[in-house]
Amino acid sequence: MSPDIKELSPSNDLLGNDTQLSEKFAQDGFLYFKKIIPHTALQKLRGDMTTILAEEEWIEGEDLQDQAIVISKPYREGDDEYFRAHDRLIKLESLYSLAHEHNLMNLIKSVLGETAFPHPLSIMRLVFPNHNEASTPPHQDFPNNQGSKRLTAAWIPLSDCPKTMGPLKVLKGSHKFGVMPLSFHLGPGNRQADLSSDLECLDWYSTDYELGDVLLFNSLTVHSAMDNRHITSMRMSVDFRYQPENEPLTEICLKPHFERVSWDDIYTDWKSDVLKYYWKDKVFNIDNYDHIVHKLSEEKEREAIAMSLRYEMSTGEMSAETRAKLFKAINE
Ligand SMILES: O=C(O)CCC(=O)C(=O)O
Ligand SMILES: [Fe+2]
Repeated sequence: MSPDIKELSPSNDLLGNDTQLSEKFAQDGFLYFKKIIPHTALQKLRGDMTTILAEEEWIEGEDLQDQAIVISKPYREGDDEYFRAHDRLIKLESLYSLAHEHNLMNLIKSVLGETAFPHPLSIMRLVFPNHNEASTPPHQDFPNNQGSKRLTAAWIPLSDCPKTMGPLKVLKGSHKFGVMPLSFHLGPGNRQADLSSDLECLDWYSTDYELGDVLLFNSLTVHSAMDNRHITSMRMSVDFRYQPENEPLTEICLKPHFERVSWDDIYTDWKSDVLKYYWKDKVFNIDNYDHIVHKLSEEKEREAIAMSLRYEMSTGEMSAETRAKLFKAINE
């Protein structure tokens, strides 16, 4: 695996030719498209998110709000402060309506077929600048989501996102190597894939994304984020997952991200009823979630504790939970 990043080339020229799109997707494990989603839908969501983030004092407000200039210390998924803001963000109607946006759905249906639909689970990423310990590590989505092997993620930046701002990169052809073993990582999902030496011949691809661009990738495709080296601003993006009907999915894909609020809570202030519980009309089987796929070995569990501890000490804080885990690990 060369450390050099190759340039993603857009597949817009294949739009209208569903067979060629599907073949390229099957070959590479991803498809990249430029200028698919209208800016209005993206800017609406970004505006709603930055309003909450400014109120929560993560970022500058007023004239600077849209730049998402960070004024707080960096938070990561799992921190109380992270969840305080996220519990508000996860209710935004503009998040879920973006997953159903017309041009995006047309694209997804070209690739996955007419019955393709988004999972209700819709994820936003709030990546602090120069918080590289928490950059998303190389991983496959399959262990998290399981279900259909045709499960496809759409990664969508909510601003122009040059390589210096830590966008996603993908490892071309990696979806052909099966489900990989896992280790702990401090980044989102707390898991990274252990990449075997068989993958050394593969290349990473990324680009300077622009607002409106979409990256699609299969749930077995290895992907990770580059570091956000912007001097001041958060990288904000969303990722949605799609699959055709008549394929299995797991319960987790039907729940709100982090499962801290209910759909009824999420829907309280929505203006439209159209997208509420839309998946109830869809045809799919529910697969049991296999916890073993996501579980760490005991040795890796111990490494995880050590890494969490080092991180929390470097931030000058230690949660009661980490302290309790550490105490247990030391005294075992
Ligand atoms: O945006 C990120 O940093 C992670 C995104 C990701 O892993 C995904 O879309 O599956
Ligand atoms: Fe992922």
